[in-house]
Order: sequence, then C-alpha cells, then structure tokens
Amino acid sequence: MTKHFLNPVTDVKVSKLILKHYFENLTDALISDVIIVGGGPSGLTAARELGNSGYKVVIMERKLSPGGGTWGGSMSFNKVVIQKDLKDYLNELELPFIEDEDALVVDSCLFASQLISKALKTQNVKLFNLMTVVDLEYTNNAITGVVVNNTGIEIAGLHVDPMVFQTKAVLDSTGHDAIAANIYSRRVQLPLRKEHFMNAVQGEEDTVNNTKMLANGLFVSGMAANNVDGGSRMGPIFGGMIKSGLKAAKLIMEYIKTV
Ligand code: 48H
Repeated sequence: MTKHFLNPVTDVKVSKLILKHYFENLTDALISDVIIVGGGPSGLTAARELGNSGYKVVIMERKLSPGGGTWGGSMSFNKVVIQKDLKDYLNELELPFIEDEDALVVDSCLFASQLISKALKTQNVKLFNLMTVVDLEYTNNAITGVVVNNTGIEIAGLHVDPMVFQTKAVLDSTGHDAIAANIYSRRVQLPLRKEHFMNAVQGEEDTVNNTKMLANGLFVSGMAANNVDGGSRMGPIFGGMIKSGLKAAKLIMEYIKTV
C-alpha cells in the first residue's frame, strides 16, 4: 500500500501532545494581567488591543465556540451591520465589507472568525473554551481573580469544586448575562439597572458610554455594560461592541499602571 505520511503520529502521541501543551497554557494562565470573561465581540476586541500592547491576557469562554452573538447575524440571516466610522478598523482587521446606505455590511461568520483569529494571533492572548466563570476572587478591596469551572461539569450540575485564576483586572464581557457584574452586585448589594428597550442609535452610544470600571479591578464592556447601567439594546449592529472593547482595554491599561 502507498504510504501518504512520512511522519505518522501514533494515538498516544496525539493525546500526549494535547495534554502537554494544553496544561502548559492553563498553568501559565493561573496568573495574568487581565482575564476577559466571555469571548464575544467586545471581549475579543479588548483582548487584541491588550495583547498587542504587551499585556498577558486570558479569555475564559463558556461555550465551545467563541464569538458570542456575532455568528448568527440577525434572525439567523448571516450579515451584521457596522457604522462607517469603523471603516479603518475593519480594514485593520482585514475584514471585507460592502458599503451601502451610509453603513457597512459584513458577513457575520467572517466577522466572528476574524475577531477570534486577530485576538489569538497576538501571542499574549490565550483562550480557554468550555470554561464557565462562576465567581470572583476579592482581595484588599479589589477584584483579583475569577473562579472557574468546566462548562460540562456546570451543565451536568455535578458537585465538583472550581479553580481560581488570579489577575490584575477582570473584564466582564458576557453580554446580556453580565455574569461577573451580577455576582459583584449580589455580593455587595449594588442593584444593576438592566438593559432598556431596543433603539440602535441610542444603544450604540450607551454601550460605549457605559463601558467602565464597576469596582476596583472589575470592568464591564458591551451588552454587559448596558445591563449594569440601563442602556438600550441595539440589535445586530456591532460598531458599539468594537468601540466598547477598545475603551475597556484603555481603561484597564490605565488601572493596571496604578496597582
Ligand atoms: C465564561 C461566558 C459566561 C461565563 C457568558 O453576548 P456576547 O456576544 O457579548 P458582547 O457584549 O461582546 O456582544 C453583544 C452582542 O453579541 C449582542 O448580543 C448584541 C449586539 N445584542 C443586541 C441585542 O439587541 O440583543 O458574548 C458574550 C460571551 C459569549 O460567548 C458567552 O458564551 C460568554 O460571553 N459567557 N463565558 N463564563 N459565566 N457567560
């Protein structure tokens, strides 16, 4: 029989290589500069920005595929809309678009995959999927880490204890769920305002305005930011998510200088 591979890899070698490199990365992620909770568009944008500026970034993503709400476009029609203001940024992402009616139209699958690829190609950013953030670590009046469990364990409802990953800043970019902000709010009895009605123009401004540091070391971006401060939802338009991720990265860099 003709052999097609000069360097065949055995079953056990495949397993060994995966275990070795995955756990090397996971162990290294125990202490980082920034943990981004949720790999949606605002989180991935912040990750790329922080990674490009030399910060050690860990993304914890609950689902199998990062990308958050970008993949499905609107009603499963795989297009998203982005404001023309972001034209240069889309070119930087090498993301093709069609200009129509003073706006940009982008294939939503390409949008998701390009955000993921551009963030992860930054060597300083490591993403772990199927990891659910279930709590926060709090030390000396600041959020200093996240408590993480495997998503499979969480879905099965098994009584298995989670692990802690420490960091200087946590970004809650978990979208409508605003997981970390809600955990913080429950623990310190700080009520959140929840998101408001649909209004694309208002919502896009709100999501950038509401991107902020909620507590020492805890930042919110994207729809999570609107859930903290009562911002409008905006439907499948994504310039606000990109600008929110860029703003979050800037605020985090300023904060890290002080700790
Ligand atoms: C780890 C988690 C956890 C957890 C959730 O929803 P996202 O896409 O987030 P944003 O804010 O960057 O983008 C919002 C946008 O997609 C959207 O929903 C818009 C524009 N809606 C408008 C409207 O009117 O509805 O991504 C959040 C990510 C997802 O990948 C989740 O799986 C993940 O966070 N996540 N990751 N631990 N506990 N909870």
